[in-house]
Amino acid sequence: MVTLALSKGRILEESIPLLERAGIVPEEDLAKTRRLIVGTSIPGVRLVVIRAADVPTYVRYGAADLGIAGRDVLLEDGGEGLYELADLGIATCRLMVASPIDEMAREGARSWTRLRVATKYVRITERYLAAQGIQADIIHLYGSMELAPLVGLADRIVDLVSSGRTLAANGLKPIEHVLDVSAWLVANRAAMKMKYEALRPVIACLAGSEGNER
Ligand code: PRT
Ligand code: MG
Repeated sequence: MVTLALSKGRILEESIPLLERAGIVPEEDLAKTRRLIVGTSIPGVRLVVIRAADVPTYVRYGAADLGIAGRDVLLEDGGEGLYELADLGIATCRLMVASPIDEMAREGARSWTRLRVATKYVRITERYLAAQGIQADIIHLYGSMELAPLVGLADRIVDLVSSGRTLAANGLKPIEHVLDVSAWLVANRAAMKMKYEALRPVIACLAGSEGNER
């Protein structure tokens, strides 16, 4: 049995056509079903649909042999025990530092001395700021980072941007590019040794010949 872990949400939307092109057709409509384990048209290949941030954990522990996860999630996780097999080129966006468009207007309300950066990506942000020699307090949030500067929680945010509309709608602008993000195919290291014959066709189907195997 080969288990492939998929991220719910936007990666799933873009993974379904990729799977179907690869000839791996889910037995149920993944967008509608409430089942978390779904068989496919390929005997012995099943899908598990989980939260994006949980994909590295399932694959690391071998609960899934393969997974599809954003580069943002993989870097934040650290990727221990995983092979990053191929950039699938889907669910692309950029991780950006953003600040209020009208930063000066807000400056009077600021009572803290160090720069405050709100993000879900604490590890990536720590590394990014350290590389720039910037001292900052990182405030860990689980979502809606765009709100933080508006209510005086932080000076800046580090968040994913695709069209830029969410930033603009909240009076924010992107100021620095941290990382280009897309979804990657990852594998459990032990499974790549023990189950390689079973995994190989699935990997080949998904990554194609143009996949950047590493
Ligand atoms: O729902 P859950 O809390 O489990 O996770 P999640 O909300 O992070 O999942 P989801 O479905 O949003 O998928 C997250 C994954 O999709 C990320 O890890 C990325 O790899 C990928 N991805 C690609 C994105 C975006 N593009 C994206 N634009 N994830 C989130 N966004 C958000 C962004 O955070 C911001 O709120 O979309 C908004 C910006 O979009 P624009 O178009 O207004 O700029
Ligand atoms: Mg979500």
